[in-house]
Amino acid sequence: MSSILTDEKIPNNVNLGGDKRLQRALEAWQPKFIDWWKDMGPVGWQERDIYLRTAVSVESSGWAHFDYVKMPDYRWGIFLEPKDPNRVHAFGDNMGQPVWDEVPGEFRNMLRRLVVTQGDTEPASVEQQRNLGATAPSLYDLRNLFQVNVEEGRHLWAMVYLLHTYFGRDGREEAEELLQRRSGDADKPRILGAFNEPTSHWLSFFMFTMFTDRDGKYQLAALAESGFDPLARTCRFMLTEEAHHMFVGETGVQRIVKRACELMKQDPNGDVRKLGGVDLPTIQKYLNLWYTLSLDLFGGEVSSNAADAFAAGLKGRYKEDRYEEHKLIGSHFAMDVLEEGKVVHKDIAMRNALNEVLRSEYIKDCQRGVDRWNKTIKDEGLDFELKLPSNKFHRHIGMWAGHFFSPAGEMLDEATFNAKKSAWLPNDADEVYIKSLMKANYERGKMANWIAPPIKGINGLPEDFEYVKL
Ligand code: BYC
Repeated sequence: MSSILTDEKIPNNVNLGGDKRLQRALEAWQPKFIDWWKDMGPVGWQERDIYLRTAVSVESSGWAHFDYVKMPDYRWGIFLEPKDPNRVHAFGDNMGQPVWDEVPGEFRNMLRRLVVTQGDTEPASVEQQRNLGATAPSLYDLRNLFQVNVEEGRHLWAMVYLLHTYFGRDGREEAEELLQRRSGDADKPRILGAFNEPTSHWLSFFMFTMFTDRDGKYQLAALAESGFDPLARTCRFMLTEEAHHMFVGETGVQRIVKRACELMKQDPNGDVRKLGGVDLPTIQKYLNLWYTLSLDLFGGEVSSNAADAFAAGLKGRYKEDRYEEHKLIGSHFAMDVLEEGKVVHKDIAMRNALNEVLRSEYIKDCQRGVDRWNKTIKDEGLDFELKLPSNKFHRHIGMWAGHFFSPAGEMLDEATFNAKKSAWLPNDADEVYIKSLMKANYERGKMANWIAPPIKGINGLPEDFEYVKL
């Protein structure tokens, strides 16, 4: 019997057509993936034509091919950045040695854990977003949601390719389990915290794609440095897609901010909610929530896992080549730590501080996005500033977890924190209000009242293009 998985069906640059073993493995997995997609992917819309981008090759002409496609027919491809035969370990204990094309036995577990953790986030986010198609503010946004969803599906394929190709039987088992865990399920939750949080409306969706997908950018960039070459090459290609997801988040929030400002000016008392918008203080609360959930995704501030992964050459820093020193023996990172209940600024051995180093880069990147939102507010002539809260506020992983801090970073007792909590984080009434705004708006070129239109359409097309065929 000839394979159902042809190069035509699964665009790839891993010689799938000529690799019988991989074909057999994926043939067993692919129908389960489609079942999962139909069960846990976007609710409704599966039989509609959506104007989507598909990667059909890694060349710049091929990675962004646009056309109408029904989501279950999306060609989830497998792409690795082309191999550089001269590539060597750029950091860690093996620096200067040729990179690995196979999994080194002594690091097999560590590597599998990284690949599985990365892979787990991809279906998780699709599950979190599955009901949003019922309440999209416009066809443009609806299409962007589905673009993000199918690409997360492709990122899952990318990790499953690595598991099947390099990890033998336990890789196959892990690939199955990626389709069995469920976001938010008490018995079989997704691995990382933020991926079990509900993303039940579009304000959370935009915050998620702004902040949580940005964690994806930094984690993928750190794995793109990996001395396990297939992982590095896979992550490099994934990063090209991740950029659009963050664009969706950053511009989505920016459009809500802009609309809030317009409505503030329309109402004599500046009451945005009275006119059906999302007021800036509420936007700040959702920012506080999703930013801090995403800070948790970098792991503990002081981490021997991070040190081991760096030493082994499996996970580097963001853009490793910007740094001068790549072994990090004897160097230190100055950071806040908790000692005997007090915050002290201290030098920590660099390798152990690498989660915090990556988190610091992420924070700077988030700040650039928030600055652009604040520019929108200023351009609208209003005096309000959105702020990133302290990295100690509302943390559940790492050394600040179990302690209480204000958004300004002041240490508090639990009672004071709880008394203030509903002013800092979305409360039930905020959730009810935001959900009350979420009504589908599927008229071509029209926008829900609570969000401004985008500056331009997708792929140079006008904003009123039929991005989803009804
Ligand atoms: N939630 O030494 P520690 C993306 C666990 S997003 C729950 O502090 P480590 C995307 C940890 O597993 C990017 N558990 O941290 C975005 C460990 O457990 P074990 C995803 C957590 O290991 C949007 C223990 O705590 N990619 O792509 O240095 C849409 C102690 O760990 C959490 C990756 O994450 C948490 N937040 O770093 C779609 C890259 N944090 O082993 C997609 C791969 C820590 O003791 N993952 N723990 O049982 C990694 O590099 C690391 O696993 C982490 C944690 C950075 C996540």
